[in-house]
Amino acid sequence: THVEETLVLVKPDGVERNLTGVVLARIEAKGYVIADLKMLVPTRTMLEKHYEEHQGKPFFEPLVEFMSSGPVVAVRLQGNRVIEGFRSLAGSTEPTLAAPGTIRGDFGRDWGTSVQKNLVHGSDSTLSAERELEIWFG
Ligand code: YYY
Ligand code: MG
Repeated sequence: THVEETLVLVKPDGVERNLTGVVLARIEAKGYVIADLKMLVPTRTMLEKHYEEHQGKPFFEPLVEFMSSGPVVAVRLQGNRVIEGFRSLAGSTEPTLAAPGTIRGDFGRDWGTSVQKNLVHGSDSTLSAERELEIWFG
């Protein structure tokens, strides 16, 4: 086995739509361990760091704006190959294209103009997981 940690966020759209429980239930059903959890409204500074790989892209500003628009739930998640495993639970970035059975596929809405409201975030590599967990949990 290869136990890892990853950062999961229930984004403002997920919290607002009362989907926090659904997301946590799927995480727990998979056998992952919630090692830490908190709700907060992220600051702009945190989000600029969190999404630093996307700085300069056209969706960056609207993304930071949206992510700071309300509370998010941040989770420190542990499990065997959980980084890739949670990305698989979450589904493709665009809810329209995300497979049924995934969080984004089952609960994402086709908002037409943007993919920013895709309910959840999951770190995409060991390096990002370490970096992001530091930002959100210190
Ligand atoms: O890792 P993941 O969240 O699946 O996608 P990223 O390509 O890292 O993009 C981060 C975040 O940015 C995505 O969840 C929605 C938003 N976004 C966007 O608003 N418009 C795009 N064209 C691409 C991504
Ligand atoms: Mg990403």
